[in-house]
Amino acid sequence: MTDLYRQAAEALKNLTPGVAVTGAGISAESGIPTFRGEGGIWEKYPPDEYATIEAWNANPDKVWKFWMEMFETLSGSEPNPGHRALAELEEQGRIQGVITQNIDNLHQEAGSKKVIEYHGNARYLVTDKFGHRERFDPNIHGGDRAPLSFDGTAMRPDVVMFGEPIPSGAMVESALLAEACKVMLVVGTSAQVYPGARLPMLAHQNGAFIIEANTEETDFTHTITHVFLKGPAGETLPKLLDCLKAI
Ligand code: BJW
Repeated sequence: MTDLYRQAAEALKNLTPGVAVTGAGISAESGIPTFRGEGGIWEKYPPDEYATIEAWNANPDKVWKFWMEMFETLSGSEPNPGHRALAELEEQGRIQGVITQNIDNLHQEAGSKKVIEYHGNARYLVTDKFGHRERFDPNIHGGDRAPLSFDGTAMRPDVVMFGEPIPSGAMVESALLAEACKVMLVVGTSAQVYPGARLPMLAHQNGAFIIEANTEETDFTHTITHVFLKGPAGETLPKLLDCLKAI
């Protein structure tokens, strides 16, 4: 066991409560591309054109085509050992739950019980007018055009686009968990998108020990991170779990 893993394991063992914050990197090994960086979703679908509320309002059918590709990727995905390690950390009482920016439902499928969805969940569609929500079904909703709801408005994925507020419950509960935690595990996020990127900063300001697991360094790594576990989350998180068992 290296010193870094021992430090991280000891923090998770001795400091409670703990919480995890995750981003797209944890699902990369499940076959879901990340947003930024080489091969990222934004390379093919620039966010200004496909991920803002203005883009959706201007041309829902154009944005819908991007979502049809996303739905297909998501439907073929399964949780990986990184997701399962977080579920086990919760089961062991090391973390209270997961605050995820991901929209893929994979933490729940891995067995995590408490999952705060900061940016929504793409398995569902909603309407802006009456807030009607239903599960996406390719047989019902699939096609080239955004499906229409009973009120005649286009149904959209239940995700937070740029320019939209974070769901208030998720926003408040996440801030409370971040403020109160003594250890935070920050996994697979580039720390570029706000207000989610503030959560680790908030935890750090309140004295939490920050463990970061990522394949690349981020703005957190040399500022608020105490221990940086470099590598794919599907490897680093199970290794961390093994170290916890060994100490
Ligand atoms: C691995 C790995 C492996 C790879 N293992 N690691 C303050 C300052 C500046 C700007 C703002 C600010 N406050 C608000 C803003 C504006 C904006 C924003 O943040 N812009 C910045 C980009 C500049 N924020 C918003 O608009 C938010 N809303 C808001 O603030 O509302 C205010 C409001 C109030 C009242 C009324 C109205 C408005 C909303 C943000 C919504 C984000 N939505 C998205 C897309 C959803 C789907 C879609 O529409 O297409 O959510 S954007 C995208 O980024 C997605 C993600 O959840 C989010 C974060 O990305 P993440 O998870 O970090 O992924 P990547 O790809 O960036 O990074 C992957 C990482 O994994 C990398 O570090 C890799 O190294 C690593 N990695 N493989 C471990 N195997």
